Amino acid sequence: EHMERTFLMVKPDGVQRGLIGRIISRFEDKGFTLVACKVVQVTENQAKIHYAEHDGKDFFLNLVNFITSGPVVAMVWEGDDIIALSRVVNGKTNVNEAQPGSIRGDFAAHTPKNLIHGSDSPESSKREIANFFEDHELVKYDKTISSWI
Ligand code: YYY
Ligand code: MG
Repeated sequence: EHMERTFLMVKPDGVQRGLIGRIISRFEDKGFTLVACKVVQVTENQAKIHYAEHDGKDFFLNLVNFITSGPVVAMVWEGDDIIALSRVVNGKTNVNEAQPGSIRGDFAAHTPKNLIHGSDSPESSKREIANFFEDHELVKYDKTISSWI
């Protein structure tokens, strides 16, 4: 087992399209554990920290504008190999390549309005979680059934 935490965020398009519940269900269905969740309006500063690796690229300002355009649902989830696996649940960045069965493949029709963000490495998950949550907001608990599945 390789337990990890990742930062997952329903983007403003997912919130406004009423897809919060269905997106969260995908991660519950996969068996992951929700350890923190809140609805927030992302600030410009927070957006720039969140997308720091894209600073300077041609789509950076559009991205910052989009992610700050309305509330998001910021979440921390825990699970075995969750960083890589949750990106499979999310689907490919480009909606033309996102497979049916993935969140983006099933619900997103326009890049970059692709509904969901997921960290791409342990380093980015650490930075992204710290950008949205205090340590005390991350709940630690064990599920009885985790020894059964
Ligand atoms: O991690 P992920 O969201 O799948 O993709 P990234 O390559 O990190 O890009 C972040 C975000 O930026 C992506 O969800 C859409 C947008 N974007 C874009 O508008 N144009 C690109 N050429 C690449 C990414
Ligand atoms: Mg990314």
